[in-house]
Amino acid sequence: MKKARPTLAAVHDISGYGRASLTVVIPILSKMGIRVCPLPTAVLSAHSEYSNFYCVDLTSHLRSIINHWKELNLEFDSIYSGYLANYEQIEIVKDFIKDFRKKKQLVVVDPVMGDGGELYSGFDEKIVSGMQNLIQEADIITPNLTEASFLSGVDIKDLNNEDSILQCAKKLSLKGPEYVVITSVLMNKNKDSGVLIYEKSSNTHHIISRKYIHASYPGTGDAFTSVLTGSMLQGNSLIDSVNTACDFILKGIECRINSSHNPLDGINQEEVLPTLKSIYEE
Ligand code: PXL
Repeated sequence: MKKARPTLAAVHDISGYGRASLTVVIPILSKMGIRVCPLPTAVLSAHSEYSNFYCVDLTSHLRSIINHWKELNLEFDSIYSGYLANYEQIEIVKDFIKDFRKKKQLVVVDPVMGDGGELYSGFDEKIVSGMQNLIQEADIITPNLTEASFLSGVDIKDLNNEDSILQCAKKLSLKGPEYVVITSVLMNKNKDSGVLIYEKSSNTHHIISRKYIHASYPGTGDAFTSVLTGSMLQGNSLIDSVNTACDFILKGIECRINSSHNPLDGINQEEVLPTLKSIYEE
């Protein structure tokens, strides 16, 4: 029997250059057979790690777009939010999730705020407190270690072993999400890069790791969470989905590592997209 194709609302910016946000989210989820409905939060000339990026902030339009979606009686099997340009947008997205809540829905919040121990350009404590509110609405959150530190208030220097990161995940789960997936966890004397998965209802955790490649590519988190979300919507377990997402990222980095391109351009997703499969037919 054919499975119904899931529909997902993707709440992210669109960065014209640099492979981040919607230019990553849409191709990945689309290849996995998910119908993506973008709710763009901002249009950027290039993602915010390029200096002097130009940003058209769409905050004042978001509620009108959402109101039209209400008139159309749209329903989403999943809502997935990522980069939000300011505090007000976070409030709007929180209302959006509440208004469009339905049974059997997967709400994924990637609390995009920073990396390498620092917040992204233009972000401050207000964004952090907004994200702390927003994650209350999520079923799954996928912070990297930096974001987990800001969300939990635990100094990143203290998130230096499995137990401290697990305690941090537990603390974040108490705010709402059933699953906390913390990425960019360096392990085994920095030989491996790991992902810690915590499931609140069973109080269990797992670590999934791959060899660490010493390189940093913006947009990797967007690719990771997109693959994870697509795989979950296809009915796979969280652990299988994290494994698929880790494989995708590792291949994307491996295709890129020896190239002369600027690392800010992101991973080579075009090479790796064919490895993703859809299970839907129409
Ligand atoms: O990959 C996350 C992301 C999304 N959108 C914008 C960004 C970043 C990370 O730098 O700058 C605009």
